[in-house]
Amino acid sequence: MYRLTCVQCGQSYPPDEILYTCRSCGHLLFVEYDLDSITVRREDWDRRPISVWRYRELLPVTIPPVSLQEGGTPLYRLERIGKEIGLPNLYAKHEGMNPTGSFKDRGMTVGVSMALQLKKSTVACASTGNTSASLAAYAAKAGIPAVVLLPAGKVALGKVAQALMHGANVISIRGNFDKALEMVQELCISHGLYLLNSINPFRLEGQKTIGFEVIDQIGGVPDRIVLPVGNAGNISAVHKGLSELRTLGLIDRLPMMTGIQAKGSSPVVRAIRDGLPEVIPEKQPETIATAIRIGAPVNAEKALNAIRQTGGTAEWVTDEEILAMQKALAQKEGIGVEPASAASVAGVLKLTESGVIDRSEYVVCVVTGHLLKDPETVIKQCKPPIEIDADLQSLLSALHCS
Ligand code: AN7
Repeated sequence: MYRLTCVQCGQSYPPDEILYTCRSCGHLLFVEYDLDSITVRREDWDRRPISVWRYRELLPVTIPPVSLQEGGTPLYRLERIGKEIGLPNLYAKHEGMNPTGSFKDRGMTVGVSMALQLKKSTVACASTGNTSASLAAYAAKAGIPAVVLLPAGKVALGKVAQALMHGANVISIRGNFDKALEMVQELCISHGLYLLNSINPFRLEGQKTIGFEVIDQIGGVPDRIVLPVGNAGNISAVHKGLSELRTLGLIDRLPMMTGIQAKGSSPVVRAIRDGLPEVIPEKQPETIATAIRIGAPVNAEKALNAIRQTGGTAEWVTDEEILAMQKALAQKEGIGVEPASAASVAGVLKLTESGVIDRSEYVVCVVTGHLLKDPETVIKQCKPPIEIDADLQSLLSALHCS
């Protein structure tokens, strides 16, 4: 059993109420389980394939889920990059290996299932790209229509292609993501569409399984989990899930939750650094990592708690640092990620150099989206292929062979 509870005033609501924020104080809601009455048996989890639905006792869905087989993503040891940074235990969980190429699929399998469970017939979101791609695919699987609002000209090509091909009603607005989110929230409240941005507490339930999988894959608790931060939903979700595992006695401590933002769009970093009670939104967020080009993170309240309660931190990295790490992951580890995803590992480099991360730490970075999401940024960074006449002599000279 579960209810929706306000993070601020503690007011609770029944699980079938369609509500995105607390009716009495306006703050965020979370899904609160009656953990005393839930039986989670390790043996049951261990017997099921590693995926979001392995952990179904701690998820709110009671109907057969709308699933495209999400989760169960690989956890790689970053051997070369770890050696260069001086972190022998550096790992990356590649969320780009999900069905639509990002971690959003974990949230959408739960979120779209909840839409059906709550008898909602149309779903909607605003998105910097990945959320729209994922929602479009899961709505298609569920057989219901989806409306997605994108900031015009600021969404990577692969993501727009996915949203269109999966049949969503795709609207580009002349404004940034923060404005699009404001608009879609109004639309959903006035016209009864089901909102599936990360302000929807059910979506974060799916995303918390990233943390569960990390625990299962390494057989224990890492010292630190590092995530790129945009709307700050994912870092909040992972923290929430691991807190539940601790309450259930399945783990005995929490990792230091660490959030990385792009320099041009880093309100969470400034709030942590300056000890502010809440974030001050940025009006003109800017970064090449368009996925995290977000100035007013809706889940900031949850994220600041997650970071502070675990002794974690937040740091920014420049676009140059992001692109250099994207290339390093691709060329030294064989791991292809989009720019926002590389921010987590770039942040680890910076925090290790500055002495915040100790070299003995066991660090897991979440790399959130696939390289192919943003081919244009990739092509701009690489030399084009050499084009030659179709004969062996031209090939040999192109390869500088005699
Ligand atoms: C690759 O798709 O906000 O901090 O609308 O696509 O949970 O917001 C994407 C976010 C990190 C940040 N990495 O996660 C959207 C959207 C990638 C992302 C984030 C996003 P949150």
